[in-house]
Amino acid sequence: MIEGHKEIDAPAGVPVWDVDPYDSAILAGPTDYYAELRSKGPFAYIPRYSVLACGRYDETKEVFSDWERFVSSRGVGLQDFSLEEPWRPPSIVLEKDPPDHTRARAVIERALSTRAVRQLGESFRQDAESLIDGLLEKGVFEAVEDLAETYPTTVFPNAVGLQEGDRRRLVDYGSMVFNALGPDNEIRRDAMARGPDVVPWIMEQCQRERLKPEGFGAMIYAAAETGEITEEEAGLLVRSLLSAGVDTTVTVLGSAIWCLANNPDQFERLKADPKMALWAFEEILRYTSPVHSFCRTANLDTEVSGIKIAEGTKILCVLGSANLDEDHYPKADRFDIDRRPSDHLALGVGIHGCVGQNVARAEADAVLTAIANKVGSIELAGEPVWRPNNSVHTLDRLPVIFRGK
Ligand code: OVV
Repeated sequence: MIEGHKEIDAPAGVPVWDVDPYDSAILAGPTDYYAELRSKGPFAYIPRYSVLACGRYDETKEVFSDWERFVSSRGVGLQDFSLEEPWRPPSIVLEKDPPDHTRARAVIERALSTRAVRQLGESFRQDAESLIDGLLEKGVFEAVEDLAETYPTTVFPNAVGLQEGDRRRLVDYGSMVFNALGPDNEIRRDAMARGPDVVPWIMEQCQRERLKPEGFGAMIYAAAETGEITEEEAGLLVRSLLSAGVDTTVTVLGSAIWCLANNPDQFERLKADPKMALWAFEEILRYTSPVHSFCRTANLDTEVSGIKIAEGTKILCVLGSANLDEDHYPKADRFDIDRRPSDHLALGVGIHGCVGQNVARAEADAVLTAIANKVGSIELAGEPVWRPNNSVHTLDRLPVIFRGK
């Protein structure tokens, strides 16, 4: 066993690459690592973790979307749940395959449907406008803390129907869940150390009695009422909302500001046509890949692009690299909102594709539209600092200046 999964040999034709994808410097600045990974071929064997890494667009998409060969039920991190007990009861959507996955997915999909999310649009817009007004008054601010963390931790718990409370814990729980998918390194251990404080609080918020009668949470519990899922499953689906709904949107909003500050021409383009906000969002996703990597596990002996893959092999799907593949996106290293990438892998692909994407889009649309309408220029007020995380490519600090129009 190595990091909780079966040790494998490098398959024939796959280069051995002595790299640590979870090294803090690589996690903070992954671009060169991505390029080198793609240059190795469809796969590289990383001996330190005994995994196959893939980072070209085509193979990453193939592995990531083929749930029959490359399963999620053995965990989407380095650990193989068929060999080792996970740190928490597995998610009944993320960490399940059909047929188990299908029922849970239908319920959470309904709760987060376009219709359900559309009703939130107006309050999302109002919250975004008052947030941006406040930041314009400040002028200089910390975009991670004052914008990226503030917005989702305000609007998302309301949308779920959580009680008022210490919403900082949502960010801490997200950090645990995403870092837990990596190896047993210092980053993971630091995040997990917050568990005793955070996990019971999260589980408490997932209880039916704690949730307001309106919101995604109540909609999920409505499916327990009709017997579609059990009450316990409903609680676990609310836990999924709290696991995946905060860090991801915090990350993408921070990266959005980073992209616009570094590409003033693109910000001009957005200001000239605020309706481009949603395409800007897709390009931000492609360009920065908030979730940089997730794993799959080969559930049988199989083959991809002529490479033989043995049952039990963990495949590190490097989404951040696939989204920068020049063979798929010409001038991939350029941030260009007119690219309109509708096939990036940042939200996954196939049956496990991000079920919260309507909510993420509504949040990003509200914030980017408010910025396009109100802000004249965005400038960095210091060096951006990235925060190493085993699954999420996220900023730690982003000092910024907003000037009005
Ligand atoms: C980290 C993550 C992503 C997506 C879903 C979940 C967690 C979950 O807990 O269901």
